Amino acid sequence: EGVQPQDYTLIKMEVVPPFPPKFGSLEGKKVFLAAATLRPETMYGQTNAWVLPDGKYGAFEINETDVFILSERSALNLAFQKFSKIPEKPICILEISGHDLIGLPLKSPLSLNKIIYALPMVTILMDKGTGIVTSVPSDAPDDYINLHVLKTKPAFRQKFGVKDEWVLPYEIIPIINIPEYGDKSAEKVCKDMKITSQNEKEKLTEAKQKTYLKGFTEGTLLVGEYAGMKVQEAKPLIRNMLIETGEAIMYSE
Ligand code: A2H
Repeated sequence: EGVQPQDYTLIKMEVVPPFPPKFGSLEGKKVFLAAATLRPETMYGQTNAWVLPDGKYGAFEINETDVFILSERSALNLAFQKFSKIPEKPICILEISGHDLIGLPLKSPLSLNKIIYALPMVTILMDKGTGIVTSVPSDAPDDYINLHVLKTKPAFRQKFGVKDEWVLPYEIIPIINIPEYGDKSAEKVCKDMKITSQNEKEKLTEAKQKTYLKGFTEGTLLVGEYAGMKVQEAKPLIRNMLIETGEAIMYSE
């Protein structure tokens, strides 16, 4: 936990109906996986969502229509940031394990992939953000390596009941150019550093620092309505656009 408050954008990834039987009680509501990100300008390149298989999640009523699936801790924080049907009180209408989220089809704002799936990531922290992460393998080393492992290791897919069609059709989408790292900075840095597994924590931290800093200071967007603009300039514009259209909300912790 840092001393500084962290300002996230919560991306509303809509669960596409019809819902599986376990989610029957949510039928008729708009249900979202709420993913916390620091990089709203990368949302064009989403390929999937990440959930912790053994994580405990809940479906919380945010207002009359919307239900968010996220950690209890983040639901409590949200309730104090005006996002709960009852002020300052999270209302959980269904307890859900990460296993039950794997394979849910999602529609996510700005994503060039129209339908993406919730997939397992074992290194998700439940005490950060919402416990749900949206995956942008072009620009996030964690996302790149986890998708790479899922794609190349059938046994890993099998272990979590991941179907081939939730993973194999999804290619890395170039969305940001960084002069030093090209159009798929996370892949480039992971390959250069010979990172082959999600367990190489120290190397991944270093890879994240490299791409995160360079992406912000030297990146240029390649896609979307702000193509050609510097990441630094486009980031607040894209964040505001997502918030104005109701596709995202602000969240701090
Ligand atoms: B970022 P910080 Cl393209 N567990 O979003 C693990 N990781 C989590 C998480 C959790 N509970 N909640 C959020 N995150 C990820 C995009 C992205 C991110 C890109 C590049 C870098 C990057 C797409 N994934 O983060 O510890 C989310 O991934 C690099 C730091 O609060 C979120 O932003 O600084 C970031 O980590 C928040 O990490």
